[in-house]
Amino acid sequence: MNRDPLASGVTTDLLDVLIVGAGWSGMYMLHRCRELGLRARVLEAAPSVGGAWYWNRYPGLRCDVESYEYSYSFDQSLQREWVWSERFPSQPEILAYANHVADRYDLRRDIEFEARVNAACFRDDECVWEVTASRIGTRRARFLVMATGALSIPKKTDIPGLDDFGGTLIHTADWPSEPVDFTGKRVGVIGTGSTGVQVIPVIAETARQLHVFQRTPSYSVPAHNRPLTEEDRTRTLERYDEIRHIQRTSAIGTLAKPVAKSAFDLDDAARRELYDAKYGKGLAFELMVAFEDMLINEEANRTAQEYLASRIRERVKDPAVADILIPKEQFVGTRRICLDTGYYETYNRDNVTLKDVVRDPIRRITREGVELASGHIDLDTLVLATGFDAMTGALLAMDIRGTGGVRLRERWSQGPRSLLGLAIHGFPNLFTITGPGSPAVFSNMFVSIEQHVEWIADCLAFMQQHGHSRIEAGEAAQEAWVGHVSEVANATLFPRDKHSWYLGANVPGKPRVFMPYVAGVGVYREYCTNVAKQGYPGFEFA
Ligand code: NA7
Repeated sequence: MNRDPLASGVTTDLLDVLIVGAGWSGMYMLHRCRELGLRARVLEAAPSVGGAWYWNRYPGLRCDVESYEYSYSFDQSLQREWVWSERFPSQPEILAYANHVADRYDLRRDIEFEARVNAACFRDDECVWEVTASRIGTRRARFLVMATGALSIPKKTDIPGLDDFGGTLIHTADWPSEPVDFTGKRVGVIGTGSTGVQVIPVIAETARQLHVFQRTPSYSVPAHNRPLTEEDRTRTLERYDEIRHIQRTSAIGTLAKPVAKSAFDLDDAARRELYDAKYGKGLAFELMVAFEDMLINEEANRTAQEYLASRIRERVKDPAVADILIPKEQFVGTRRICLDTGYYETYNRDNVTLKDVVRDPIRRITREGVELASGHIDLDTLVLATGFDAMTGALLAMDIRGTGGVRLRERWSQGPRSLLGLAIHGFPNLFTITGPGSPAVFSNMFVSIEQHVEWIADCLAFMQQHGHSRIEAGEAAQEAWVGHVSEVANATLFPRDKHSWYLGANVPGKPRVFMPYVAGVGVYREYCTNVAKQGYPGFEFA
């Protein structure tokens, strides 16, 4: 055969591994496959690498994990040569890093860009995945790795009249590549999750008038971002191995760890002092897991809620506006705490108004703007920061069919079921990176991604060594894992946040199933490592 698989149209060329997505997961997976001597290729919808960091280009976007922690650790020379300029990296710098990695490991020659995968079908008789993508047609591979990201499909906005809007409509996850000029414009932003919290202060600087439409407020901590000095860099490099070790064995893949078992091990003054220290240094994750019982005990959590509410009151001049911005009956940490730069202070500006759309609902979007129950607001530009169809959205956007033609959409109609968030019964030779049932979104994604890629690569090597050509998650093991994931979650406050996207609650009609594994990335890693060491119990080989 030997047609060039980069040529458009159907090819019968059989790859060893086909990877969907050229974000952090897909790029590293490709690199590991090459090291194993496997013929691998990546299909990517975007014209370049970077995944979420390619599409989300809105002004103000920064990572909430510190730059030296939010990077690959697999290659000492890579992590030593890349110089981060700021404590919390901006989107352009992160994208530059993604491009650097692609060039450094010469990854692009095996990535087909502008190829959005629509369907993937497992051919039982041949034990081959047949994958179709826009522009390029069909590709065939023995293994399929979904490196499609946990937050890559924007949620369909369910507000009537959106198509009627006559001004400029922008979703933050599909931001134009040219800079957007808000000068002199009347702008509306819907959504106050971490994206809204980041983009709102930037738009407010130039817009004539900014109207923020808030349904659910977020907890936010000032980032205290700053340029990194040579001394910072030297200090990090000196202890990089230790930093990486702590990340891998930690709860959420960062250096954050509890200082005490319970919030009540400290008296009120000492607790406040601790919260002040974390808040004053932009250590949102450290605040979130300050005590072992923070995400388990409602009373412990309330101490943080009250603390953060008091900080909002300090930062917002108008007490009525502050009151709208304070989350009600919402736990601290069951959604990622946001990191902001001047978010609350933005509401002290004369050109910014906050609308509580719970009390004053959006009736519809009109040609001219937004119609609230209380009246109409004229807008030139409407920005949607309304979030994602998280964790399952990207997988279910494709028509994936496993053994006997069974559809993943059918299998997951009552919610996702997966073994370790890595493999799905009925879908042999398919792996998911940071899939539902893994810590994924409840962690520093880099730590979780590297662990998954390495686990999959080790599994492929194991199969090579043992002459296996087929692997499938066993049904009983999968069901046991799904049960364990929900048992762990049920022992925490997470599932009690009924509106969270961790539960799928932000997407109308999506089954309410708590998706991430929240026992901690260290615990999870150990579990996965033991499965591999013991010869993959729970998985079936042929
Ligand atoms: P999020 O965290 O899902 O936030 C989306 C926001 O948009 C949230 O405030 C939603 O309120 C709001 N929203 C969604 N739909 C509507 C409608 N129809 N009307 C009013 N408000 C609405 O997404 P982000 O992009 O901010 O952050 C996602 C993750 O990216 C973040 O956790 C980081 O890890 C990176 P709701 O909560 O649904 O009431």
